[in-house]
This record gives sequence, C-alpha cells and structure tokens, in this order.
Amino acid sequence: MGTNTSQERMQKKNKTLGEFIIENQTEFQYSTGELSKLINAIRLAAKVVNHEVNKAGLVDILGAAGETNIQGENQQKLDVLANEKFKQTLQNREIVCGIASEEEDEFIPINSQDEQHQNKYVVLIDPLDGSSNIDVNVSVGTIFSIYRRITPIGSPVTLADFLQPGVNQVAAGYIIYGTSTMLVYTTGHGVNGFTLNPAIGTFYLSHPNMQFPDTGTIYSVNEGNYIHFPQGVKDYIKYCQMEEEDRPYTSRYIGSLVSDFHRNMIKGGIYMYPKSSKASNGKLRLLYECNPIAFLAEQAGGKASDGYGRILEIQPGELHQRVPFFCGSRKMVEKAESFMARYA
Ligand code: AHM
Ligand code: MG
Repeated sequence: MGTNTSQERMQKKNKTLGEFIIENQTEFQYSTGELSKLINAIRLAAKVVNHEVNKAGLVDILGAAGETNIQGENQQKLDVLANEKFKQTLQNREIVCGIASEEEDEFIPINSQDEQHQNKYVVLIDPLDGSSNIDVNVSVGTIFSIYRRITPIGSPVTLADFLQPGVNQVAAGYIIYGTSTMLVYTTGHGVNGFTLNPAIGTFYLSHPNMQFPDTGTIYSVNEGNYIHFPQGVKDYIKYCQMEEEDRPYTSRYIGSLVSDFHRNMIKGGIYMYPKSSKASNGKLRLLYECNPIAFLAEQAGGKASDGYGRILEIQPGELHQRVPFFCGSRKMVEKAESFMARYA
C-alpha cells in the first residue's frame, strides 16, 4: 500500500529519464542527438542487466555459471553476461565507434571499415563492478564513461581515442543494482539520479542535482590491508578514528565501489583504495572506474585524487591501468591529501 502510493506519487510528479534526456539535449555543446541516443541505449541495457541481477538468487534453481539450465541454455557468469548485454546494445544500435570494457583485453572497434560510419563517441565500461558481491546478495554496479573520439570521424578508431584524460569525458555515470535500481549520470551539468520503477520498467528522476556534502563522517577503506598502506594513509585512518568534535568517523565499506560511492555522495564521506606494499597502484582501474566516478564526484561538488593530484588530469598510458583512489566530500579528500603530502 505504502509502496504503491509512493510509486504513484513518483509517476505523477517526476520526469522520466526519457523525458529528461530530451529536455536537456540542447544544453550539450555539440548535440546532434547522438549522445542522447547513447544514454538511451545504456538505459535499455541497464534494464536488461537489472533483470538478470535480480534473478541471481535463483541460481540454484536455474543453474550455476558453466552449467546448462532447464531450458537448455548455457548459464553465464553475471559479469560476462552484463558485458555481452552492454556490448550488444551499443553495437546493434551503431551509436558508438568503439567500446572498451574491463572484461576485454583490447578495445572493440565498431564498423571502422564503413565509410558512412559517422559516430563520434567511444564508451568505456565496467559492466558489473563488485561482482563478487553477487553471491551474497549485496549491491553491485555498472560504471560507464563516454568520450568524443580524437581521431577523424570515419577513420578506424585507435587506442588514442580511449587513452584520454578524464577531463575530456562528455558523460559518465553508473547504475546501482541495490534495494532499488538507480541510474546516476552527468553530462557535465551536475549529477542526476533516476530510480527504476520495476513494475513498469521506467526510470524516474528521483535525485535531481545530487550534491556531495562538503564534509562528512564516513570513511570507506579495506582496513584489512592496513599494514600494507603508505604511512600517510595509516596516519589519516588514525585521524578518522580519533576522539575529536565530529570524530571518530564511522567506518562503512561494502567492497562495491558504486555502492560505497553512492552512499558517501548522499551522506558525506570519503572512499579510499590506496596503493599498498602488495599493489603499487592499488586495485581500481583509471579508465573504467576512477575517471567516471571522479567526474561524477566533481560534478556533485566533491573531489577525486590519487593522493597527490587530480584524477581527471592523469594522462592514461594503457587501457587497464590502475591508480590509487581517494574520492568523496571535498574537505575529507583534502585532509587525506594533506596526510599524504607529509611523506611525498
Ligand atoms: P572488480 O572490478 O574486480 O569488481 O573490483 C573492483 C571492486 C570495487 O567495487 C571495490 O571497491 C573493490 O574492488 C573492493 O576491493 P577489495 O576487496 O580489495 O577491498
Ligand atoms: Mg570493476
């Protein structure tokens, strides 16, 4: 009853994602509708993946990855499946000239032989981030990042089109498959969040103009790695735990970047995946995870750093490059950077 009423309210009052995309198309500098079509395609793929993610708990009934299910279909791991769905949707609609995915070794050129092919965008995607959480029914996400190609339209897409610094992103976002499914994205004009009404398969604008609180009381880091962290990170963690005004902070770590980021953006907090003595650049990927999340963070008034400088200004050297990541409320990231600087 309560749910119905709030769902009905959302339908009456709130714009759908489709309406929002059309209304905001003109604010985009080079708009020919291509970017709108692209976001629409992501919206569609998100619904398909959402449907699959929601079925994950039925895996014992439907068959595990690698097995053949009752309908004779071969079951795929969900991250592989999500990768296929996003790729298929983008390829079939012929709206991008190339795709790079965390799940693929190389980038995928699309129709690069076709002289008529005028598409100018490349998409980089982490199809199902935090996928180890699926087995235990915890939220996962999809992260996407969109650039204009830098090589001439009509020519084959090259690695250089993908290896652009994050400041060049024209759009980025994520889908969070949580207690409800949301699509959150930016085209460089703020961050907006849309919640899926699963009954009718429509995303509604539920979180307009999302803003990071300037500071917060949540820190998110895998503290199991503590002894391997650089001294600056260790000191900052101790600072978070100190008894002082609004401290000790609360520790919250899901181990699912999208979910940790989403919570921190709403409540105020910092997410950290530092380098360690075991992983010299941390774990997260610059192109598929850090750049899009950093773009969203900045657009929401937050900050994203590698501990010393702005994530979005890093010139990538390779597709699957990793980078230490500190992201969240502006004052908290600045504080963490000040601890890092002591040992620079
Ligand atoms: P994945 O791309 O293999 O899913 O790894 C990325 C995930 C992030 O979502 C999460 O924040 C991090 O890995 C957790 O790593 P750890 O288990 O080392 O704390
Ligand atoms: Mg990932």
